[in-house]
Amino acid sequence: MKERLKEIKQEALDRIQSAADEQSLQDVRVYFLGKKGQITEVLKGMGKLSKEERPVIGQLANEVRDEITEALESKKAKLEQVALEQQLQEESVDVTLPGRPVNMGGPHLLRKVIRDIEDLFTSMGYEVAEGPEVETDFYNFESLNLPKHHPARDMQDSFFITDELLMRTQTSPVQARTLRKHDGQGPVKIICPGKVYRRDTDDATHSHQFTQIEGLYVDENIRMSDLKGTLNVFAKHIFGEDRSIRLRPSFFPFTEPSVEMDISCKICGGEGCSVCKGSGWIEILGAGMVHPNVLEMAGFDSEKYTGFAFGMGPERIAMLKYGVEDIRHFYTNDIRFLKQFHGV
Ligand code: 2U9
Repeated sequence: MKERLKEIKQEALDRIQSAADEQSLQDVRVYFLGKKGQITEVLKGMGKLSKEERPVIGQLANEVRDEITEALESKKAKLEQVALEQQLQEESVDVTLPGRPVNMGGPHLLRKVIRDIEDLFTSMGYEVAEGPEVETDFYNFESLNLPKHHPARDMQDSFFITDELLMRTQTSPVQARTLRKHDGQGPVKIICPGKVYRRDTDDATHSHQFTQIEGLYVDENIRMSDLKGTLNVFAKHIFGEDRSIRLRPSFFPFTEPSVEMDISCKICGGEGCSVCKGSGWIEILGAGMVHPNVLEMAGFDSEKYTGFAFGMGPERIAMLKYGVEDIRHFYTNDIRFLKQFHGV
């Protein structure tokens, strides 16, 4: 039995030595030390031994068991150490490698143009006013001198939600609301940027949703010359000091008289070219003196107060300033288009 125990010990130690993972160690433990293991098998034969031999074999069996257990523990610790080192090796970070480039975002071109215009007007004392995109028929049309069935409504075919509610076709209702809040007391000096909606077929120059910026200045003694001076400052600030403006008579229901403003063509300097379609001028915006009906409807005394208003489409401003040939580029978010304007 002594010999058998020695064999068991040697065999166990060899298998522990060559074990490559924890599962193999566990198998070894069960095979040699388990309830039905090799040592137990040997001890079953103890009954046949003499009284003297029994404690000797018992002690030897215990020693073998202890040695195997110790070898198992130490091999287990070694395997864990190797696994840890391997993990550290695999997960090590090479701090000398160059960093991954960070993709920097930036404001959308349209947002930048709107911000430029806002900054200019706020520097001249205007406040930025905003209002709902779902409007009442009253604020969107009637309060702006466009009663029901007025033919000028046809130019602003809209998305109606009910008979009285629609997606606003212009930002003018924001001015009308702000005027009302002032209870007939001037001055009111505001600029209203925002999204507007029209039932239109999208193409290179039309979109069913676009942006507008409208301005309004109501006070005592506001004159057409104030409007012209303000628009001149605006045009030169946005397009360059070398550009000049001209006003042409026009019609809007909410202003009287009404004008459209052109700027001189940069390409031909006024000579006439394909960009300005031969005229030397490019249309930029509409404007006029606020119609007395509009002032009265908003609670202002039109004998005491006068005012000017103007409206423009930031898309058009951006297209002319940066040479964008299709309005749809602003909304389709092709990163190649947007990236061109980082930093402008
Ligand atoms: C109130 C009184 C007057 C706003 C004005 C225009 C002229 C105009 C268009 C230009 C291109 C809009 O984006 S566009 O289609 N706008 O020509 N807008 S005067 O007049 C107002 C507004 C509100 C209470």
